[in-house]
Amino acid sequence: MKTLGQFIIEKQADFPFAKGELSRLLRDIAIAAKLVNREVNKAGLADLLGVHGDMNIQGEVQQKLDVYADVQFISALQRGGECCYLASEEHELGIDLSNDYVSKNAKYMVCIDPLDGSSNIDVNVSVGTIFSIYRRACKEQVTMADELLQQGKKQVAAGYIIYGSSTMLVYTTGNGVNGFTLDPSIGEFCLSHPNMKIPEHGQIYSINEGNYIKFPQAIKNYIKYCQIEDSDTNRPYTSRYIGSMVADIHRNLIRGGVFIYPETLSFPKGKLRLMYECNPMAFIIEQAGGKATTGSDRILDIQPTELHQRVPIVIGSKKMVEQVEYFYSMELETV
Ligand code: P6P
Repeated sequence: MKTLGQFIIEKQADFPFAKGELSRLLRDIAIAAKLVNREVNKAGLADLLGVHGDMNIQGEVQQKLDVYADVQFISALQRGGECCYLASEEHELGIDLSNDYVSKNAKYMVCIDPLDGSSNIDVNVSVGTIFSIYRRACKEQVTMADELLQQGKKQVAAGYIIYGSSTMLVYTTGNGVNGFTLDPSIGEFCLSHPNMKIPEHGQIYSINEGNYIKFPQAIKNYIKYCQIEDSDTNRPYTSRYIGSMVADIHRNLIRGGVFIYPETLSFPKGKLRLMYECNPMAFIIEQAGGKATTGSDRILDIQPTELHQRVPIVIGSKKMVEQVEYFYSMELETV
């Protein structure tokens, strides 16, 4: 069984100019993931359930584990010295690490959602960490615009950790997607899902149908399409929605399917965040042979304008994403 560390070193050859910095950065993220995993697994016992009381910048009541995860990833990246600038869902502004002695020559910048889906913790539903890694845009003093607001297609690596029935780390550096399962008996992530590919088609659509009346007509039409009996196209599809982006997309990566969080009347620009949710997931799914768009535009091509900006997302099996895009295009024709 190959460990994550052995795999990273082995794949370092894919980066002839790298001197190990990216490998060490991925190692730092994996270390924090193990610490978060330990607390997630005993949240009910360790009084880590319930709310921390503070509000994060999203205006969401911070769960204690949210705060714990944020602290662990930030300190692991600070200590590791390979990250010069860090953006976290839990912080309004980016965190400049370039003034720290260990990080002043760091080559990489990280955007992270330390614990996505944390509202599910108290009901023991899978949650996840999502991370996105870019090269430092400039050698001088890092600034928000230079470093953080890079298009998703400029990512050098992206990944997620899913704290579920088992804990997995899934990541890409642009040469395919590989999944590692944490073996608690040795405390190592071990290669369990080499060269992951998302089925080109699937039968699962994943969307919060409670928002149906707030959806654009194109999405209402697509949902109806999924529900109509048609044996030639294996419909009706199956509706599966966990309410945890990492869990919903991980299931679709393995089984095939489409995850949709469109623009709604409550979230006119979509709910999910571009920099640390949609871009990393889009990079991973594209590398696995799938597709990720807003319903019309490729997620990875979007030029960010602000750190916490939201975008609509349709992501998953290529043919299913194209089905949704077709319904959007039909709506445009009737406008
Ligand atoms: P809704 C969790 O809060 C999250 O950010 C994602 O993980 C998840 O996909 C989405 O929001 C769920 O949102 O509005 O369906 O509860």
